[in-house]
Amino acid sequence: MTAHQATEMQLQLLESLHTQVCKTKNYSYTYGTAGFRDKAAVLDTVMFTTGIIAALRSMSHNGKAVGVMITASHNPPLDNGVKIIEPDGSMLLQSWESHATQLANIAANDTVTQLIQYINEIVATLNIDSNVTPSIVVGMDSRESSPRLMDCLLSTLSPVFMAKIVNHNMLTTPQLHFLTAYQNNHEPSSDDKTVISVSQYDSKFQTAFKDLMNLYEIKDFNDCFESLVVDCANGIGAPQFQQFVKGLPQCNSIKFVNDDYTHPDTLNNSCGADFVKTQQRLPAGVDDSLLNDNNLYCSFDGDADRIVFYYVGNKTTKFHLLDGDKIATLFAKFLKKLLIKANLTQDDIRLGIVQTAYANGSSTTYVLDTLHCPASCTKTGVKHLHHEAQTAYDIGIYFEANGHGTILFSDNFYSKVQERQTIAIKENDLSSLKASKTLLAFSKVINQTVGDAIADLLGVVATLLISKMKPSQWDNEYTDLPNLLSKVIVPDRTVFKTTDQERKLTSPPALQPKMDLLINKIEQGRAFVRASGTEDAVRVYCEGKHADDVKQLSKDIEALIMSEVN
Ligand code: G16
Repeated sequence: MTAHQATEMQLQLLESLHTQVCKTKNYSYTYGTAGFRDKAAVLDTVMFTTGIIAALRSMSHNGKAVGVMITASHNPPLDNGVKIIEPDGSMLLQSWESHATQLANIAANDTVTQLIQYINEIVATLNIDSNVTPSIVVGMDSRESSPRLMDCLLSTLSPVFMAKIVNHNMLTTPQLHFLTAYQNNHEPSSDDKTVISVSQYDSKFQTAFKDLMNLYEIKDFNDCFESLVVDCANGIGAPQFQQFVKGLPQCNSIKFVNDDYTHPDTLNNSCGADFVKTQQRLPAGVDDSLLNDNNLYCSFDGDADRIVFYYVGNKTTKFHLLDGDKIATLFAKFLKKLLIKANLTQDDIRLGIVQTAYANGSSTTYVLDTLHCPASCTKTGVKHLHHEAQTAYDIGIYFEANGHGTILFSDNFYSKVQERQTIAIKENDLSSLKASKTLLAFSKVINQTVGDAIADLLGVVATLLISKMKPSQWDNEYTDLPNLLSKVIVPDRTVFKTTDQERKLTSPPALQPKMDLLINKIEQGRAFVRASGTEDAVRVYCEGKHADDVKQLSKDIEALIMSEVN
């Protein structure tokens, strides 16, 4: 819809919807690390404009489906947010983030005429054909505010844009990423009555996992661990994964904790991936009856796009974290071995790891010196890691230390592995043949659209079972340097600006030199400060050789920040 083409009725409709829906005025919104995120109470306006942006984005893709997920992921229950998904299942193109921000701020602070003017500007500048009917795929997490925000999101789509809408209601964020891409790749013919739903996601990943297990005749987890205990953060991952495992006989021994998604006030409360990673301890709900040094444990976050694993040490309840860095290195070691067995070199298929500044220093050293793989570092936010993994490598393994990540396999990967498979059949090289088959089967277990707790869980479990590796063996590949991640609440986090992939502060200008003096005092010291893009806080990461030094460094940097901003 553009002003010159819209009917008078449509313009009036938009005006009245703007008045009805956008109750939050005089407010400033920003598209952050993973979309808009704020207290749910102020998000009505943002949802209204996100509907418009999603429609325009779909029109700019000639009507391909664009996804919109209402979630605040790891944040507390009273927050909410929204993530926009490209037709191929990846995150919204970064050049569109500023349009999304600007439109939300105009809706909150200016007149409806200015809002329409800006919409027209986007349409004109990007040469969008306003006759195209947009197609939108929507979903939400289990928060109490999500249905209300869904109404705000949908308010303009049918009446103003006449959009085609597929509403998946409650599902995980990665499921919606997958289904957005799936819908665009499976345009139904007129006589095809197939309804696109989560069942397509389930059957795709169940089949992939079963095929991989069948290749190695694996029937259960017993070679590596007794039970897998899954902490679902009391989020939407609980019902989705409980339904999913019904189709997997190998997963009979899985136990669930924190699966009460019908009580949204318990979401991410003392449980979930973010709690376990930042507190470095067991979540609520893992009580004595579940503590067993032969178990493997894992935690999802609120929308199941992150996962971290852990186990408890022998005869004690010592907690051992297996975070995103450990997941990435586990996958890298496994895939590298398979490439060698399949007679494929690093020149044939370039395997690399993408991390952020939060990666433990020991993990990067292990990647470079033990695995002999290239490693890249990007800014925080999976959109940055995804891009690097896609452009720099054929097997791009990207994980943030917080457990958010996946693996991308390039076209070159598929053609080279298939070539090797044909040669292995010809030469009757059974070992190479099995390695090629495993590489192809493993790639199907992974959700290549985005980091996905369920798919990553399948990938980790399959890797451990095929490698006959116990959680402690996985952990013993390298030892994390002691580290601490904390949050400081400041009056205005936007004054914190960084450079060098967020490893150095440029503003406030006096802070970095003072921090450097403190960091240089401790052995293997490293620390950085950055403004969060999902919470109203500044994050402080510190690591070093000795835990006591790290604690002190963290306290000193927090004190420096407070003295600088007050
Ligand atoms: C989102 C992003 C992640 C990022 C995390 C924290 O995760 O998708 O890439 O690591 O926020 O970001 P920040 O430190 O800027 O707050 P999620 O799981 O909350 O969507």
